[in-house]
Formats: sequence, structure tokens, C-alpha cells
Amino acid sequence: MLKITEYQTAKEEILEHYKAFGYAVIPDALSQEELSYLNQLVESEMESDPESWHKPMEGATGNGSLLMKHPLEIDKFIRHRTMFPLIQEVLLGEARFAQFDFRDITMERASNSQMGFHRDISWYGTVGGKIWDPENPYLSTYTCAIYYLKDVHDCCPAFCLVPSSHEYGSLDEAKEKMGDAYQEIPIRGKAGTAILYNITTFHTRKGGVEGCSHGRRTMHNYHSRESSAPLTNWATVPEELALSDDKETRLFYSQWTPNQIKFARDNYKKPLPTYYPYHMIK
Ligand SMILES: O=C(O)CCC(=O)C(=O)O
Ligand SMILES: [Fe+2]
Repeated sequence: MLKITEYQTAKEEILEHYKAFGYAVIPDALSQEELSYLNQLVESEMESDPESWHKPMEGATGNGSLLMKHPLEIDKFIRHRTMFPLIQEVLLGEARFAQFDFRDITMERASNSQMGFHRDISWYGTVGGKIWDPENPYLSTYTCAIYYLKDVHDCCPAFCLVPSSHEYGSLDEAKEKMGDAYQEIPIRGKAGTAILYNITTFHTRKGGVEGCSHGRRTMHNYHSRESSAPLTNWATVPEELALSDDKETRLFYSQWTPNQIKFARDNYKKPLPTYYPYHMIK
């Protein structure tokens, strides 16, 4: 039987670990150049447009609007040269854009940034559909990539998950039914580390320790599948991508949320495809 390891590097190792445990941790997923670009982008947007960052929630401020502002630059991370082939693999080649945002936890908030254990299906879970797919060897109807943009040390807030917990209705049930196999694995790593996880796997953010002098900065990118419903009721996509001349780009950004349909109707310049029910949305 496969053992849980801290990091996975080769493609086969990443996919085997994900298949067995619902996640993989990939060090050096982002290059130094990509990290500098992303950190500079976050810093300049915080300075020039502080209003676009939401008030701290569970210790983290965040911004989900930068794809709208920098479509082609951010698309390179959403369909990242090394991560996207893995994403396609676990989603059976059906990957569709679902959500993209940056989050930042200051060192002052680090020790108060913990979340409760959950699965990322809050809105989707209310509209129905499979939350994991027994026909997919990777079990995923959705997957999420979290990228650490700064080093995550032992004292820092850390993503943490319960391997192989996708099929349980609650954390208590997972604890009871998994017995000795139940483990909570906090994930730490250098800037550039990516965590790819099946969003139905129970997970949380552990708070940092008192006196952590780093905080944490992350990039969160959710992907849906052609055969899954939209994950959120809010994500929007810029016209350059959603109505791109490139068929593959258009297809990848084609899973429109209700809010996206409305946004496109009210803001896009090109005519909308009539297969979206934009007349019906208030
Ligand atoms: O920030 C983290 O480490 C986890 C975030 C998370 O699970 C969420 O926002 O759903
Ligand atoms: Fe989550």
C-alpha cells in the first residue's frame, strides 16, 4: 500500500499520491521569476487598489478580481505550464475554470487565522450533483491548487487536510469510520510549493503560532469539470477569455456561474451566445 509522503515531485508520484489520498504537494511548482511577478502584483494591487481587497475573513484578506484586471497574465497561472497537465489528468481532460483568488494573512493576524474543517462545496452542495465521482480513478468532480507565495514555516498558518476523507459526511464520521487511518496533515513548504487537492477531502487552515513573524500569502485556483455544475455563484471571467477567438480558451472558460451570465450580459461588448440563459437572470 502507498505511504503518505511529504512532497511528490515526479508526475507519476504526484498522480499516485493524489489518487490514494486526495491530494499531492508539489515543491517548486512556481519558478523564482513567477513568484516575483505574483508577489509584486499582489503588493502593487494592495497599494494602488486597497478597496478591491475584502476585509479579513478568518484572518485573511483576499482579492478575487485580478483575473478581470490582468486576463492574459493570470490565465498563464490558471493554465500553468506544469500544473495544468496534472489538473487535466485528475479531471479526466474535462477541466473548466471555476475560481481564482489571492489571499494574504499579515503576521499580526497569523495566530488568529484558523478555519474550521470543511469541504469546498458550500454553494454547489445546495444545487446538487456528485461531490465525488466513483468512475474517476482520481475521484474528483473538482480540484483546487493552492500555491504558497511565501515560505510557510512551522509557526505559520498552514493548509491542513485529512487524507482519503472524501466520502464522509462530517469530520466526526471520518474520525469514527477511519479509525487509525484518520490523520490531520499540516502542509508546510517553501514559496513556490503547490498543493493540489480534491475539494471534497476534509481540510482546514491551521492558525499560526503566537509570535509568528511571517503571516502567509497564497494563490487559490479551483477547477471544475465539464460534467460538473458551476462551483460558485459569484466567479466572473473577462471577455477576452470567455469569448476568446481561441476555441480551447473559450471552452475552458465556458462554465458560467449565474453571476457571470449576468455580468457578461451587462458588460461584454460582443453578442452573447444564446445558449446561456441571460434573458432569464435578473
Ligand atoms: O487558506 C487555507 O489554507 C485554506 C483555505 C480554504 O480551505 C478555503 O478557503 O476554503
Ligand atoms: Fe476550503
